[in-house]
Amino acid sequence: MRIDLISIFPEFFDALDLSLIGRAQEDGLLDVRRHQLRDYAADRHRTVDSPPAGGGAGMVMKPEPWALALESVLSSRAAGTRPTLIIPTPSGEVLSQSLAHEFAAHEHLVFAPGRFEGIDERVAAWAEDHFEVRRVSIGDYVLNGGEAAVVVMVEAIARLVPGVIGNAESLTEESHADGLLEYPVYTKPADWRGLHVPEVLLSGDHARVSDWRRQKSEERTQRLRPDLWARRA
Ligand code: 6GU
Repeated sequence: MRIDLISIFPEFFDALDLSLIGRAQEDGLLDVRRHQLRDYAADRHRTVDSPPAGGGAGMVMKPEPWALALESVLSSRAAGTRPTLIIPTPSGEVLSQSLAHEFAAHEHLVFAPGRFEGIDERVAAWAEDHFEVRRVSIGDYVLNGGEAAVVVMVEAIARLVPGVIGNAESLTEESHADGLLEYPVYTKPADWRGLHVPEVLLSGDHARVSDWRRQKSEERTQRLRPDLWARRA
């Protein structure tokens, strides 16, 4: 999978070189490319923002640097492909495990995180001719910029790309895989500071362990996420 990240803070994405996502890049499963948006600005000061049309607080990202940066990405895409352009914004559709699975099946994702009050709306309209454009949020709260959301989205999506996670079984067991939260987990020692690993987990009875885990998943989901529970029942 190819991933392009365009930002005035490309260093923000250094975190993606760590851990599983970093390993997947070394292994050639992921081709992550970072771009400095200011490299596509026209003036000496590398300006990328300007006051909002109609007035009001803050600044808006100018369209031209974004168009030039996106055109540069397009010029290096695989022949005949139509990349997906993800615009992180609190006013987009909310990322979920099923949306992450959908994006993980795409060959080429491009992320355009804005700063300030956002990107001139015409960029998305123009981009429709070249990309599948999606506006995506990571939840109902506001961040200062889209970069942290991009790190979250890339981590959620990239781990679902075949081969990125060595033990694919962990993907079917984790929270949200089946609309439930994950059950609690324990390790050695069986008695730690007077707190005990549940007896059933030491029984060696796989059917009982599996029933117990299912029950804990359901209890936890009902208690902490009644919205998820209602959607599934
Ligand atoms: Cl994707 N961007 C920003 N700026 N704030 C957010 C968000 C994205 N998702 C939730 N809050």
